[in-house]
Amino acid sequence: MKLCRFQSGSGRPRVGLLKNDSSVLDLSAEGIDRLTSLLEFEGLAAQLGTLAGQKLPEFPLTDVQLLAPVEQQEIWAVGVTYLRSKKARMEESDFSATAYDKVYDAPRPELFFKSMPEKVVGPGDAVGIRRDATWNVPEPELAFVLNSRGHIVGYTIGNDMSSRDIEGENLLYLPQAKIYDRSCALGPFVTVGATEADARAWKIAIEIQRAGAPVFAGKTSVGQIKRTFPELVEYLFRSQKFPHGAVLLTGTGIVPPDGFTLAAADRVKINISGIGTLENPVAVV
Ligand code: DO4
Ligand code: MG
Repeated sequence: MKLCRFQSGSGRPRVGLLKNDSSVLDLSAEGIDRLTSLLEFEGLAAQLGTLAGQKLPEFPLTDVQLLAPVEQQEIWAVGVTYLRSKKARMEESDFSATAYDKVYDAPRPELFFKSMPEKVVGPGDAVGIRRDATWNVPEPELAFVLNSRGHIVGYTIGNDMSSRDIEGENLLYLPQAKIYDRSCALGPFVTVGATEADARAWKIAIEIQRAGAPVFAGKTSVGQIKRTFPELVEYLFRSQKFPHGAVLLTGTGIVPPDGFTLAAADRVKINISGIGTLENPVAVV
């Protein structure tokens, strides 16, 4: 079962259920107007199964604008959860190498605030590269969609856009490397009803295109995440509440070679096999 937020024409944002990968059932006809409240339902996957069997207004996927699947949720991220990320970061900075090495093995993960929901971009919207950065990369990541009780109710795709020169210069610059306009993309769907074992079998792939031709491609598997899913969620919800739920990006396992930086008008395509493809052009912000 896959959920989305969508808009038809200039209408208000609605919550949809994907049907046959080709159309969207409009759940507002059942009084479901907010993704946040839907994610609080007990037994959500079963309830969506019932809704899928009902006669609901249906829109071809090609006729709607998919929106980021987020309303009031804060967006957080974990880092250095894949060996590839640890190695790349240690090479990027003598200054921070020890910190990355230690956090990869420490009981407490690296957790950082990534974005307010209103700053997140959805499918097709431009992701940003900072005008004061020289080394910019996308980070293709599985994202947990969590309700207020800290349950993983679904999974979406996240792009944790990052300025590696700023991050590498000084670890204290991490918020500037990670948080700026258009630095986080989410979507296109929220896959509901998958277990951790299901998700660990999914493949993550990225392709970056410049002037229509691929300039970087990479892949990994969600199974390469070092920490368990409950461990990541438990640390996020430790000593803080999320009344609207939260989204947690789970780290990157794909890092382009050091000579590579994104440029304006590149296109970033991220596919996670159990979810779909998130595609965004790149713009300087
Ligand atoms: O501290 C650096 C950030 C790490 C990160 O975002 C990742 O591993 O995905
Ligand atoms: Mg990341």
